[in-house]
Amino acid sequence: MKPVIGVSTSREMSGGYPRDYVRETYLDAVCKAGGIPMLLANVDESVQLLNHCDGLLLTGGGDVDPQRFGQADQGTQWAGVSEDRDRVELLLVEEANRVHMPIFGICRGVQMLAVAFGGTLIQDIALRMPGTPIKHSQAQPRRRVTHAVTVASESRLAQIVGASALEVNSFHHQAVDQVPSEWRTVAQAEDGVIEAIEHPGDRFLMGVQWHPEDLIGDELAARRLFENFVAVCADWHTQSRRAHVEHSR
Ligand SMILES: [Mn+2]
Repeated sequence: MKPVIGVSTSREMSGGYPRDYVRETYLDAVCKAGGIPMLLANVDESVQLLNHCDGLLLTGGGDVDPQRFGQADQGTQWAGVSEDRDRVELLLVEEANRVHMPIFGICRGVQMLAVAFGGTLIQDIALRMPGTPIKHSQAQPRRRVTHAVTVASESRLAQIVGASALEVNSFHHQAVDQVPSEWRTVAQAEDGVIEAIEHPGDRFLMGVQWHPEDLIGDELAARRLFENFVAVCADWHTQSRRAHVEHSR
């Protein structure tokens, strides 16, 4: 049985009506890595669907409301804040964490992980670091890599990608600011912007600021990230099933 990966969804307006959706590249990346994606709509009831999942993938999307990390809006250009999405994703992380399920965050997902575990975000990179030479909101196509990141040695990320530096794509105007306590910065751009964080424990708890789902066609490191995550979820499935069977005896 393949592991089921719960995939969080974007809530955006389309033709005047809200809709929940996910870009197909996330689904393709999960499938190619050997998992079965299950879309988690932005309703509180989605939390119960985690009972049928073996891992949680937090996808990219609009900004997290700064109130969620205790800050007032600094007058930045927000991209699609959704109160429903913020609330549901925080519930999903809480529940996944309660049962020690592996979690992988991408772009907004790494930011959501930071916020969920008590960290903060840079609300707008252009406002905080107006002189940065790196274009974190690239105009190039999604599958193009446009800036480098250094990868921290002896990190789970370094172990997975097998490299101390990576070329990544970049579609963000926000970034992790204060890393949650116990978490570690494991990738940074040359301007110091945090590009990945992870929890150093046994469990797969990691977020990256770039979009590996758009890079699996060309970048081995991107494929490895998904393959490792899905493999860890498969192990978690086996272990949690065993625990459940033993518990019900
Ligand atoms: Mn970037």
